Parts: sequence; C-alpha cells; structure tokens
Amino acid sequence: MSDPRPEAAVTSLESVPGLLLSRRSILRAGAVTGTGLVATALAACAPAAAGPNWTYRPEASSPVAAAPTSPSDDHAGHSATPTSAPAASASASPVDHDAAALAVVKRFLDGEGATLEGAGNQPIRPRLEGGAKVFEMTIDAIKHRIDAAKDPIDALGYNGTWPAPRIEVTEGDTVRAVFKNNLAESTGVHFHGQRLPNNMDGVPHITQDPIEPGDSFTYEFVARTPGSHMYHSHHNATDQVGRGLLGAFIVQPKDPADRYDRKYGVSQDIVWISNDSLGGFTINGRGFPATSPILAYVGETIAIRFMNEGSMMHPWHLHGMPMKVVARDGYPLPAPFLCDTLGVNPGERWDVIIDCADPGAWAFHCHILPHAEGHDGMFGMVTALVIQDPATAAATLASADQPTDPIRSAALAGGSTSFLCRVPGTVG
Ligand SMILES: [Cu+2]
Repeated sequence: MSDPRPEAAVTSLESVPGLLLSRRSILRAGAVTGTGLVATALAACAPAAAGPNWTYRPEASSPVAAAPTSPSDDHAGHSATPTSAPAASASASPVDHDAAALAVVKRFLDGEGATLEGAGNQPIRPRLEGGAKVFEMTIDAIKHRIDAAKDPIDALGYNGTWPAPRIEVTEGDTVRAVFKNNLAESTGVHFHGQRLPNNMDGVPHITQDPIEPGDSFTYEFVARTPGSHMYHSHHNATDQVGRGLLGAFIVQPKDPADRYDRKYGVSQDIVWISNDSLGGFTINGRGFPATSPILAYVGETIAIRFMNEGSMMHPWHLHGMPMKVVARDGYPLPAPFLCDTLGVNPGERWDVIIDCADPGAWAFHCHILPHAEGHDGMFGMVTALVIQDPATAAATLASADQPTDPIRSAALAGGSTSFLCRVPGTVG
C-alpha cells in the first residue's frame, strides 16, 4: 500500500528547526521508546510498508459514532478501548488513523500553544506595602481556549487567566492577597497547602462569609510552609475549580541552599497544573496539541512541579529517562526515589528532578490512555520533553530559521511554565 499522506505533511516534520532532529533521528528516538505515544505518532513518518490502513472506529449505532469535528475533540464521549474487531460494516466511513494522528502532531510541532491568547501561570509582581507583599486579584468570567480548533469556552479565571497568575513568595513573607469578585455568583479562595490562621482559610460558612458578587475579601498570612502549593475556589468548587479558578502558589525556602537551583542544579523550574473538568483533560489550561512542550539541552537538569486540581488521579509518564521524586505537597522527601510513572492524586503536589541525558523528542503524558490518545491520535494530557544537543542547538540558533522556530516559541511563549527558582531579592 502506498503512503496515503500528503508529502507536504511528511516533510513539515523535517523542517521544524526547533526539534534539531532529522526525521531519521526522530525515528531512531522513537525506536528507543518502543510503543510510546510520540513514537507511535512520529512513526507515521516512516514509509508505509505492508501495514494495514486503520479503519477501526465505533459502530455506527454507537452514540459516539458521529465524526468528531476535529481529530482532538472527540475524547469527551469516545472510549479509546476498541470494543470490537475493525469494522467490516460499510455503515461507518473508514478513518485514516495515521493521517489524523499525524495532523494533530503537526499542530503541536507547529507551536499551536504559542498562537493562543491568554496564557496562564504567568508570574505576578506584588506591590510592597508596610512590609507586606500585596497581590491585587480579580475573579472573572472569561472566554478560554483549550486549543486552536475548538471554540472558546465559558470559563473562570483569576486576573483573567486559567491557570491563574503564579504567585511566588519567600518563606516568611507576609502575603496580602485582595480578591475582587466580578462574578455573578459568590465564591471563596483557599490557599491550599499553607498553614494559615483559621480565619484566612477561605471556606465559606466555615471560616468566612462567601465573597458576594461585587465584594472583595483580603487574605493575609505569613507564608510559613515552603514548597509547591496552590490557590483555588473553595465554594461551589466542583464547578468553579473545574472551570478554571486555580493557580500555583510557590513558597521558596528562606535558605537559598534549599532552592532547587542550588540544591539540584536545575535551570528550569516548571509548574504543571492538571485539570479534568471543563474542556476535558488539560495541562496548564490547554489540551494537546496546544500544550506547551518542554525544551532542554543535553546535560541540563530541570524541575517539574506536578499539581492536580482535577477530580481524578493522573499517572504522569515520561519516556526515555527517570524522574527523581524529591517532594510531596511541598515537603521534601526523606529519601528521594526514581520512577518513570508518578501518580498524582487530586489536591497533591509532587516535585521531580529530571536529568536530561539523551537527545530526542520524548513523550510525556498521563498514562490513563483515555486521557491521552484515541483512535484519531493524541489529545488532552500529552506534551513532549524535547532534549537537544547543545552544539546542534547553537547552530540552529545562529541560523536564519531561529526567529520562526515554532517549537521553541511554543515552549517559551505558549503558556510557558518554566521559571528560574530564584528567591526574590537575592543575588545568584
Ligand atoms: Cu489522566
């Protein structure tokens, strides 16, 4: 059977300069990763041999048999588990699985995340007032895009984004966060993981009255629990958190020696908040192919802070190399351990350190497969750790292609999640 895919789609993978990988080397990386998701999708670049063209799809009588409007938006109702042999019936039109899977990967490689407005998880600078770090926050109804193909959805956001701005302070700081409720409904804000004065705990009818529409509430406390934490609605929370009222609250240790840059030599500190309600399965408010790739050099060490604001457990699986787990819920582990799949329950935060040893495009995804890949390719909780050889990367950076390097743009701009873990106000 001849390769049914358009040649242009195939060559586009070779022309992505940010990957700094030839098609052959991508495939070699794919061979190393075995049956992994990216390997599977990228293997679509290989000339088709005698393999079958995929025709499986649900029976026409199935409620999910209607064709999705895009390769990536069928996950809400579609079971990824084949329940029958490839359909011999002529009632359902055959779908070219490879073409659909390749198309969605191409959108990722073209940097779809960077094209979307309203990137969340951006740092917010406080105003200093009488020794307190003051954060002015609004609570808003917003339009939010999960990816470029789906219509914007009616969501909620702090300061207009999902995830909310990333609040980063130092252990011992006095935090004063003023929340103005611009919603048509009441709410409350909880700083999850902090040891708080009880009246600052943010649970309506328990520790405070709800923040009514048009009203404000000021949360003030000393940040005394270092590590990876969150802030989110604690009122009508299934709906409000599910629709986007969630964000990262990072408390850097007072002793600079305990920061991840000093302690582990990390050069990127990445926040990764998952959700699984409105908009399906998301990482930092986006679903694949609009998720942000992570870009690193061979020899670089990076940190990832997994945070789960959803209502399901998600086992994060990194191809190609292990993750060293160093903290849970902000508390350093007495004995860090290695793994390649790490289950993160709702409400939990797990911090991992990754030594980026081997070049390649390594799939990084939730391993509950219905959260990550269906018959039309990958969606939802999928991204890639792209590790580049420094010399090759330098050559590319010096080339004329660099300004239009889409994967780099996606990594750095499209909801970029990495930041240097410097304690504000300290040097080095
Ligand atoms: Cu999952």
